Amino acid sequence: MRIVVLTGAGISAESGLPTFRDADGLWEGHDPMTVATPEAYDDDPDLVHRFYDERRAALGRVRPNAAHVALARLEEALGDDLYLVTQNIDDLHERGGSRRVHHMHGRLRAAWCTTCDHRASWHGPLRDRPPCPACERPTLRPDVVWFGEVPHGMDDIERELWECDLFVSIGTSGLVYPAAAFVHYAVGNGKRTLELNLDASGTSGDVHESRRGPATELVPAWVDELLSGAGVTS
Ligand code: BV8
Repeated sequence: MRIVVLTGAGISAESGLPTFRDADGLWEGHDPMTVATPEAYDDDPDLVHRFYDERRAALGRVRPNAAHVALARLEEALGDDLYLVTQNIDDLHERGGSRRVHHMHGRLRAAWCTTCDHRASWHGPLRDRPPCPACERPTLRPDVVWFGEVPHGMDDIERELWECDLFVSIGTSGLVYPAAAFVHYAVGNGKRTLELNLDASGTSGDVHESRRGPATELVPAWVDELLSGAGVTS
């Protein structure tokens, strides 16, 4: 069985990373259009760097949770039959043991040089404009996909959605496109769809089955069910 799993901020919530739309969500502190667009970066690069430097620093204070670990267990069992795509820019899937993680919105612990296009792993701040490791110009930006920018790997994602048997969305509000359209693509092509989420989402009405609860409970239980052969194949 080929499975595509899409995760959002909700899978990292119980690790202590704030989601975007909950009461203490990050967007609460900032209007996305002032910190997560190329225009915002042009207007106030220091504000944007501070926003991402703080989030990058927070990664050092959190750990993956049982949901991340369960998906790594699923990858162990399914190998290439699992395609994990995340909207998250944290590295908790990797630290939870997943080896093939497709970050469609980029990665917080990575920097991208706007002069020479070099991409580098990056754990420290960028607001002091460190030199690019390749061209030494002080032109490194967060290697994340902002609103108005093109997500990574869309052709691969569409191919995987076309070839999968089951599409599962975990911890996402289904409000940001094109990720929010993946379930419509899956349903439109006759795929089985499942949502594991704390609350109803923008796509709850589109899936075959929607389970409510925290990811640290729902995801391990679903992986156990799937690996015991009683998975969502009804
Ligand atoms: C693009 C990286 C063209 C940076 C992010 C008008 C209508 C429709 C679309 C648009 C429009 N105007 C503009 C657009 C397009 C726009 C868009 O969708 N805007 C929205 C606001 C309407 N999209 C874009 O610009 C994208 N690019 O469209 O390019 C294109 C398209 C296709 C092909 C070629 C070209 C780029 C969007 C990427 C933006 N970057 N992140 C950063 O992180 O700082 S988006 C960012 O916000 C996240 O990555 C994520 O995608 C999104 C947040 O969503 P969620 O992850 O779902 O988090 P949220 O807080 O919303 O929800 C959490 C959920 O978890 C909740 O449901 C909650 O109940 C649940 N939960 C909470 N706790 C738990 C839990 N579940 C389980 N357990 C728990 N414990």
